[in-house]
Formats: sequence, C-alpha cells, structure tokens
Amino acid sequence: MVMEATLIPNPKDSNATILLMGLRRGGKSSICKVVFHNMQPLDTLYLESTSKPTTEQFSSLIDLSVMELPGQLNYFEPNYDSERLFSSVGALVYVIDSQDEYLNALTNLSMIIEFAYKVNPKIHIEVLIHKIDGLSEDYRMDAQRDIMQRTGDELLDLGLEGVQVSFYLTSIFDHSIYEAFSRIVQKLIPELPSLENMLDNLVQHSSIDKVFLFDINSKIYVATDSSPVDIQTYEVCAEFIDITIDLEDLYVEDGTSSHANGGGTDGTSTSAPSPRTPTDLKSISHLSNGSSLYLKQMIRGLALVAVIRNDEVNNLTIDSTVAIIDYNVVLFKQSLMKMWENSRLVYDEDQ
Ligand SMILES: Nc1nc2c(ncn2[C@@H]2O[C@H](COP(=O)(O)OP(=O)(O)OP(=O)(O)O)[C@@H](O)[C@H]2O)c(=O)[nH]1
Ligand SMILES: [Mg+2]
Repeated sequence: MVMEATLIPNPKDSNATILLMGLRRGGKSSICKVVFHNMQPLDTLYLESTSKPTTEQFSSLIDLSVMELPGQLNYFEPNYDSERLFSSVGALVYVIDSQDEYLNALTNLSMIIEFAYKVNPKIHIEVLIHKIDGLSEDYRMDAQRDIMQRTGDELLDLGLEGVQVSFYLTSIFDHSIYEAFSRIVQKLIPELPSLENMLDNLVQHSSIDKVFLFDINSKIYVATDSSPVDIQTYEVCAEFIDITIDLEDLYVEDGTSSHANGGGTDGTSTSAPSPRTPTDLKSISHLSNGSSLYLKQMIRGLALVAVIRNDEVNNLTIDSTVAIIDYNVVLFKQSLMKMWENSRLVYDEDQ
C-alpha cells in the first residue's frame, strides 16, 4: 500500500497527534527520549534545551506523532499559528516540574487550556506532575492535591469549570511515565472499546489474571482487560518483553532466528544496529509463586502479555492451561487483524 506524505496534517490523523508543552527544563524531551527511543534516564541529564518545535512519528496500532513545543517559545505571538496547531491535535500533555516552584507553570497551563479548549473543545488535556522521584510519598500527594486545586480554581475564574483535565504523577526513573503515556495514547485509539471487550473475553475463557496489549518498542500498553492495573504487574510484564527479546537475540544466527522457547516458526531478523522486528515472538515463563507469564507477538509491533494463574481448582495442568490459552490467543489475533483491516478500509474509502 502506498502512503502519500503531505505537509498539512490530514484531519483524520489529527487525533493521533500529541502535543507536549510546559516550561523550560520541565522534562519534555527527556520523556520523549526515554519512552520512544529507549534512552537511559540518566543520559537525559545531557540533553540540550529544545529551541524549535520538534515532531516525531511513531507507528504502533495507530500512527502517532509527538510534537514538543519548547518552553522557550512564545506560542501566542502573532506570527505563530497556534490556532491551526491546537485544532489539529488529539491530546495536549502539559509537563510540570514538581521539584521546582510551579506557580508560573500553573498560570501558563490555564492560559493554554483556555486557548486550546476554545479552538478545539474535543482536545484531551493531560497534566504530568513530573520528576516525582525527588519527592517523598507524602509530599507527592500534597503536590498533586495543591496542583489540582489551583488548576480547578483558575479554570473556574475563566468560566471553564466543565473542562476535563487528567493528572498523573510521573518520573522517567520508574514505570510511572509509561503508565501515564499508556492511558494518554489509549484515549486516541478509536477501537479501544472493542479491544477491551476482546481482552475481557480472552480473560473469561482462559486462566488469565491480567492481560496487556503492549507496543513492543515503547512498552506502552495500548489496551488491557477491564480489571484494575497494578503497577507491579505492569512492570513484570514489560520486563518480560525485554527478557524475551534478549533471549531471542542470543539465538540469532546469520539473519535467521530459531526461537529460544515456546514458538516454533522461524522469524527473520535484520542485521545489527537497526531495531530488530522479529516476526513471531513467543515465550512462556513459570514463576516461583505458581503463576506464569505468557507472551505472543501480534500485528503491528504489538505483543500480548498475560499473567496466567495456577489453575489447580479446575484440575488443569499448566500444559493444558497453556494449550487453551494458545488456542484463544490465535482467535484473538485473528479478530485483531480483522478489526485492523476494517478500520483501514473505512479510512481508505473516506479518502
Ligand atoms: N529527577 C528527574 N529529572 C528529570 C526527569 N525528567 C527529566 N529530568 C531532567 O530534567 C532536565 C530537563 O529535561 P528536558 O527534557 O531537556 O526538558 P524540556 O522540557 O525538554 O526543556 P526545554 O526543551 O528547554 O523546553 C534534564 O536534566 C533531565 O535529566 C525526571 O523524571 N526526574
Ligand atoms: Mg526539550
């Protein structure tokens, strides 16, 4: 399929654009590098201040653009077309440095919300209370309460009390930034309700405690079943992706890979430095607490990762449990492919 590149954003793609804003040194570039380029958090220390708007494209279940508007820019000067910009984005992510004096940031934030909301009432407004690694547990809660309260007051003054704003406590030094970005990206995926339904279905028919649909490269989850997300479970599942890929790499020879465990199909791998995209990753690992981790690659750089419980209640051996899950996961993958083709079709017809 041939995709035409155009300079003007296609309005149909528009809600897959995320705009990152916030004062200087807040952490916008760092977030981008860590989440989407696997940069080590400590290496962000050496990042230079961004001097002009920068856009990066990421392809996952949906094609995503992330655009950083540097803190040193004044978007409201007349020669900057903020109106067009805001009308074409799906989410505004505002980064607040919680280790710094944040009152200026809050004034800036409400000014931006007022403008963005006027131009684009459907925009999702997401606030990251960032760099919380430097704050004590108590202080985090206080900062969050204070920031939410003040933002609410400012919006009330502006007559914008109906505007929905979501807040997240984040840091690039732990998984909180991935968790926040997962939730933000999910709001931009039109197929989310069907995906969640499909995952709930899978959980109901297999001995699965929790299942995520991960973007392999970024470790963002684009969907999960409707049971609550526990950050530790998320961490274990995200790390399982890395372990699986590392193991896979060990077994790569001369451009063909034979799989470390599970699976059976041979995948092809491209040579070294470019990020490898194996085609049929699969792996299972049994944990000491009796449960197991299950990973299977899906379409478009996605992997399904599930926590399987020890199903002694139903007298199932782990092998038969896995056989059932294998079967259901194949069905899930087929539905996913069908759903994806259908959404492409609609998209193409509309062109
Ligand atoms: N402690 C801590 N420091 C962070 C975190 N995220 C980013 N930083 C640091 O914050 C500093 C500034 O980060 P940048 O990503 O350059 O900030 P920016 O928002 O892109 O700044 P401008 O481009 O000037 O608008 C860097 O030294 C990062 O290492 C975090 O979660 N915790
Ligand atoms: Mg920057």
